[in-house]
Amino acid sequence: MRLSHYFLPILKENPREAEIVSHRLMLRAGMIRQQGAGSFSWLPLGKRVLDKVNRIIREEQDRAGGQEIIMPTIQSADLWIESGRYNDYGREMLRIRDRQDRAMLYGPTNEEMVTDIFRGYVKSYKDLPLNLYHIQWKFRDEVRPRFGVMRSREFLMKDAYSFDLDYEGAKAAYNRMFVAYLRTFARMGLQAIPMRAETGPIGGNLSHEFIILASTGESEVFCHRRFLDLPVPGADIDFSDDAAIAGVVDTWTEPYAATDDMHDEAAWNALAEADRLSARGIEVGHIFHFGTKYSEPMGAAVQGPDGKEHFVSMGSYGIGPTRLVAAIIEASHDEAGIVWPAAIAPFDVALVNMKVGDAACDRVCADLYDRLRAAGLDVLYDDTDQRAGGKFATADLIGLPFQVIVGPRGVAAGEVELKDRATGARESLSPEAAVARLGARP
Ligand code: 5CA
Repeated sequence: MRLSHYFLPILKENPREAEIVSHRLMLRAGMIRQQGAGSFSWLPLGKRVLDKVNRIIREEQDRAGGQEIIMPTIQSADLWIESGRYNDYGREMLRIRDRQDRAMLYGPTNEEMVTDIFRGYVKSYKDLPLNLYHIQWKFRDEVRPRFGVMRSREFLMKDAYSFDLDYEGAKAAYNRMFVAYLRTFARMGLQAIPMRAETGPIGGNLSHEFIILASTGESEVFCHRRFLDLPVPGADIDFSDDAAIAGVVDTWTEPYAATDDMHDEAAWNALAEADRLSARGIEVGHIFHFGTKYSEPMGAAVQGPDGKEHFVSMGSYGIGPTRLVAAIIEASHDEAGIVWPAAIAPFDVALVNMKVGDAACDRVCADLYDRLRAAGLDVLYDDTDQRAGGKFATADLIGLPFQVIVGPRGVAAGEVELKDRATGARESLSPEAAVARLGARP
C-alpha cells in the first residue's frame, strides 16, 4: 500500500478525551474514530489489525472443534422471555420495538438464539459434541463506557457455545476452549492468565476470565508468579485427547489466581511473599459452564444412549476482539507509539523514502516495494512528500515491526537502513540483503 493513497488520518496532538495510552494511540494513529458514547468506527489501519486478531481467533476455534456461523444482531424478545432472562438482564440491554410493535433487542450475547438453533435440528446424542461460534457486534448499554474500545457500548465479540450430553462431556468442551484461549492469546504475543471468576448475568458455577496484566486494567488481580513461565501448548496439541487437554487445564489452574471479587485472603497469605504477583488486569476472554440453565427452560434435549431425553449441558466462551486490540497496545508500546507483535501488525514493514522525487531513491524504493511484496510481506510505502522527521514519527507511531529507510546518502553507497521497531536496533545493508532478511522471517 502506498501511503500517499492510504486513508491514515494521523493526529499530531494528544486527544484530550483519551485517559489511557491505548485509546490515545489508537486515535493518534488513525485506527478508530469515535461516533458517539461508546461507539467507534474502525478506519483502515485499525480494521487490518482487527482482521488479523479475528483470523487468529478463528484458526484456534476451528482447531479446537468450533464451527463458525453468524447470527443476527437484532433478536426477538420472545426467546429471552422463554429463557427467563428478559426481565433479569436489566438496563444494559437495548430494547427496541419494530413497526408491528414487537419487542426486539440488540443482542448483548446469544445463548438463547443459539439454543433455539440447536433445538430446531439436533435430536440425538450421536450428533454431539457440538460447538458453534460467531464473531458479531454486540451492544451493551454500559453505565460508564470509557477507555475507547476497551469498554464500549457497541463492540465485537467472538462467542462460542458448546452442547454436550452430560457434565463430563461439557467439562471436556470447556477444557478445549480453555486451551484454545491459551493458544489464541499467546499467538498475539500476550501473556493471559486464567482466573476463577464470577458468572454474572450469563450464569453457571464454573467460569474463568483470561486476564492480561496491565497497569491500566479495570480489575485488581492476584496470582502466583509461576504463571509467567508456564508453557503454552503447541499447534500439534491433540484436541481429541480429553485426558491430555484436561492435563493442560490442571497445570494452568493449579497455581493461585483470582480477580478481586473471588480473592481468598487466606490462600493468598499462604503463598511465599516472593511468589505473589498482585497487579491490575484487563479481561480479554471469559468462559462459562452453565449446564442446563438455557436448555431446560427452552426445551433443548437429545435422546441419550439410554433411550431417554436429556437436556443438553452447555457452556459459552467469549473473547472481545475490539477490546483485545486495545489490550495489546496497553501491553506493547513505548513513548514513540505502538509496537505491534508481528502476528497482528497491520503491515509487516514500513518502507520510508526520505527523498521522494530523487530518481535514485525512487528507483530503489519502487524495486524494494515490489520485491518485499513478492516475498509475501505486507508493505506500507511512505511515498509522501512529508519531511523526514515527520515520516519517522509516523512510522514509530503506527508501530510496524520493521522500517526500511531509503535516503540519498545510503543509496549512493548501495545501502539502505533496516530498523527493528521493538528494539530500536538499526543496521545498514544492501537492498538485496534487506529483502532476504525480512523475507526469511517466519
Ligand atoms: N456469552 C458470554 C460468553 S460468549 C459473554 O457474554 N461473556 S462476557 O460478558 O464475559 O463477554 C465476553 C468478552 O467480551 C469479554 O471477555 C470482553 O473481552 C468482551 N467485552 C465485554 N463487554 C465489553 C465492552 N463493553 N466493551 C468491549 N469488550 C467487551
